[in-house]
Amino acid sequence: MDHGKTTLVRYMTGTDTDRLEEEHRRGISIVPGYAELTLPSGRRASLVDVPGHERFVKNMVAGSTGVDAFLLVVAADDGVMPQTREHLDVLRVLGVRRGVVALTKIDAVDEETVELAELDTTELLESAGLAVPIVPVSGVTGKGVDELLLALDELAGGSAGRVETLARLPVDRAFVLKGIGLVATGTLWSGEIRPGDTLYTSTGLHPRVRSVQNHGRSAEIARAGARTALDLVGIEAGELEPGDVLLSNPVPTTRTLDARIQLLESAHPLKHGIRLRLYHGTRATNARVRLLDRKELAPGESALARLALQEELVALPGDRFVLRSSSPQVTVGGGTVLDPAPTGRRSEKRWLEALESGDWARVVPLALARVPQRGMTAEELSFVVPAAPVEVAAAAEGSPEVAKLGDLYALTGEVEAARQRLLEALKKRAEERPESPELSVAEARTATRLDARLADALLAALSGDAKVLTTETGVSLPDAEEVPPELEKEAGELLETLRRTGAEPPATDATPAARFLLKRGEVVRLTDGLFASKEAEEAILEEIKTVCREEGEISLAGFRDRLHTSRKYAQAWLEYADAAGVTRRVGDARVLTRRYR
Ligand SMILES: Nc1nc2c(ncn2[C@@H]2O[C@H](COP(=O)(O)OP(=O)(O)OP(=O)(O)O)[C@@H](O)[C@H]2O)c(=O)[nH]1
Ligand SMILES: [Mg+2]
Repeated sequence: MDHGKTTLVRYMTGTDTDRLEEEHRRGISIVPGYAELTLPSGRRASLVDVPGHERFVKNMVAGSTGVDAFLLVVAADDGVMPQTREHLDVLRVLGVRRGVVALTKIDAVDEETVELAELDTTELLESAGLAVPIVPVSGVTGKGVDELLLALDELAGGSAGRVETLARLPVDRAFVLKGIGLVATGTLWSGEIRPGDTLYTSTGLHPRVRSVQNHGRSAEIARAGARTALDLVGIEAGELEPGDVLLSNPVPTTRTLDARIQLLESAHPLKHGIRLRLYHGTRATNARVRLLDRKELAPGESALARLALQEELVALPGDRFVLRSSSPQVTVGGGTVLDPAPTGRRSEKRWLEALESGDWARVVPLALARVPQRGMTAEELSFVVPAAPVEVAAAAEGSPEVAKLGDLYALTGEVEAARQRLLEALKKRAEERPESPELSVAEARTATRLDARLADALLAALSGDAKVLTTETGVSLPDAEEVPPELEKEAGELLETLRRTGAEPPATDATPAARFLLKRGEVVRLTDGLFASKEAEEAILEEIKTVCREEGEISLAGFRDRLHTSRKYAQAWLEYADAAGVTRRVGDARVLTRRYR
């Protein structure tokens, strides 16, 4: 606090970021202020000047969201203060590791004091594991500012653009401008926003972007990292407030997060079930913390946790958040979202560990197993996995456990089982109603036991491969309609003969008609060259079971006499019963297998 942030920003940019009357009256910053900085290379950077007072750390956290790098200000006369440490802690839990330190007010103190403050700062940076330059400056005389600008330029050059396609703008201000309408501002987290885009709010509205501004200038596009002001239509004053999120695609909100949380060295041990304040984007809410793998979290350590939130958030995997205690009001740690929409009442460690592994080929099948009947698009997967849709798609397509149907991914095993069920149902319908062997589309979907969306994708894929025939009236097996009439006739005659001759069928070759009846289950094959009707088979097996149950066993001669048949048929049937698992040979006789006893 009071270390010279606002003064330095004013010197470098000409912009006074203390806009509020109260800020001028009290001589302190209260809300984040924004200024544009042109660097020596011509690159433009956005500066967010955050308040330093400990009462406004929550504003500092909101202001720090979405930044690429930090400019930490330490006054040479005071040196490192508790707020210096807390700001650095916040940056650490938000994952902002790149930055520069400005050692200010060097005009007001002697060289020795500057050196002491520099030593102090070096120690702090070392303990935080940060290797960043320290530049002594004065925000009053401008001494050292050129060096500072060069250091910032170097940082800006190393800022990698974020690749996600989803645009997310956590709103930090929303106000009505006369003659313009509702204006929302924020630091764009990811993606791009253009005039004409339709956006989605976390509250289910979808305003349209009339114009985009960056630091007061009209812009054709807002890119990730940019300070962004949007003029919105289709939304009323009061329907959008700081803390809300504007999105390029609808994302479900959540009240439960599974996360890896980190406790600061300076914090007290954290107990299971504790209530903390959670800061995510520009939103703050109460959160109850349930530790998943221990009862208590020691300072400096991390753990898996489930956070139950009081208010809804738009959170995605990989998002960072800050945790603060309410009394005393101090930052205690933070975390990374692993699963923003946990399904079960209890979290699965295996799933969370896979998410942390960064091995998407391992995560994608587990993600699909959570919705086995639904399948997911690459975009839906990217809401579950902290990776862009293209990366997720590549991982999915490389995995043998994952099948692709249209633009849906699903588990290979589930798709295969659904395919079998569908083909079975189609076969059954063709047998039961050869005159109309079709299932309606609704019946076909039901038969797959998949969600309609995935079922339709499966039907489309099977039609494409000519495995099924889809017409306006329904779905059928291609060959169910294509039985040639001669075959139908021949098969009908053969079946009649076999039914008439019962246990003593005439020798029959494996003709197409015989194979057709076999496939339909109307006949069975006794031995090579001998087919019998299904009815005869059922009767004979019953007879064999009865004899065995009455007499304990059955012999070839005994069975032949009982059937009044020849030795040839008696032998064929007994061997068939052996093969069917009904009987088993014991010496010269046969007994029932255990299953039929
Ligand atoms: N001599 C001298 N005074 C400075 C310098 N920078 C800031 N000051 C003075 O220090 C006081 C606080 O400066 P600010 O720029 O408001 O400090 P801040 O870090 O923005 O303060 P908060 O936003 O409230 O945390 C003001 O009176 C400034 O004039 C400097 O480099 N040299
Ligand atoms: Mg200030």
